Amino acid sequence: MAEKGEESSKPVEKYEVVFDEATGLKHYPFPLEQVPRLHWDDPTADHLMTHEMPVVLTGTELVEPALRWTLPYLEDNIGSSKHTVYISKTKKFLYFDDKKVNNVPDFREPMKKREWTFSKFVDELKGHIDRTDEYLYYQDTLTDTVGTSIKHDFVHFNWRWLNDRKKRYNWGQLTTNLLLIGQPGNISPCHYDEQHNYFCQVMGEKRCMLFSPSNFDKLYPFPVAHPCDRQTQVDFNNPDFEKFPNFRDVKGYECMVKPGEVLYIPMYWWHWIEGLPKGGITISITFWYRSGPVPNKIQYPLNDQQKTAITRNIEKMLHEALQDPAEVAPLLRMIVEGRYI
Ligand SMILES: O=C(O)CCC(=O)C(=O)O
Repeated sequence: MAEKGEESSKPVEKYEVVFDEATGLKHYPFPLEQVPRLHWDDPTADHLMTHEMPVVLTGTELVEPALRWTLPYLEDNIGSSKHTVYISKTKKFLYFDDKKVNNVPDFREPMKKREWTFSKFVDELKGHIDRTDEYLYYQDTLTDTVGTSIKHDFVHFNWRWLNDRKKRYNWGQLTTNLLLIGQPGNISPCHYDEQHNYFCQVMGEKRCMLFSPSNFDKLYPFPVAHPCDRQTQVDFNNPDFEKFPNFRDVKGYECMVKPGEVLYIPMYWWHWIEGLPKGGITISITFWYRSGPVPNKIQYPLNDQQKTAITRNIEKMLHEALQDPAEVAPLLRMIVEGRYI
């Protein structure tokens, strides 16, 4: 595996997406190296995590008790509270932040959000199996509203291993565990998160494509104040190279994640995650960790993660100071154009 930001291979010349009939997956023409799949105590896995590079970990037993979860078991034991379910007209579930919707006049929500009991979700799922005009994706945090059996499972996750990892990599606090239950072929399009993630596959398989933070200028995220902040604007199936010319140079990594495996997604790494279109229902659980405390002595030159963080802060500051998202680009242009050449 090449070191961070040094992925090999040539940029894309002719952009052709190939549909694989057997799997139902699309293959994209940009170069993708395999993410290594290693036992968690393999020294190479440790080296990769120390250097904030993705790796598929085997043998962690992190969510072992959840490997027995089925929809009927969850229905019987998850409790009667309401859960977030997204509804999309396509298989793509483009995340947006409710709190930023008013920053963009005429913003059209790319998916609908519903709060349903688990039984209602299971009922709706049955009715959606053969539909091609609407898809469902359950995405809710695991909270203490769950019943005793699921609490018991949760307590028996491999917390000792997790806490050891947190200490070893000097991560901050664990913030959330998200439970994701998706229809076959559901896609979370390419985006980055501001936390480290141990992404655990529980049921079904997922195809994941990852891009290092050095791809920021190739993936053209929406502005920070936009509801789709942190998501790429590029449509991988039909990229607009006039608007997004650097996308030709995008290079990444790819892996399949199977039940019992854990994908480490480092903070600020872009990722596209997709349930196998010809597989069954998928279940995944995420463990998101904040980064550790900033070191007293900053090392220069700054790395690509730090540059992403700075870019976000500058954008946020300008947005707050100017109070109008439409003024941000002209001001940034005024600073740069004809001057920093
Ligand atoms: O599994 C998915 O569909 C998306 C998960 C994801 O984006 C994440 O864990 O950061």
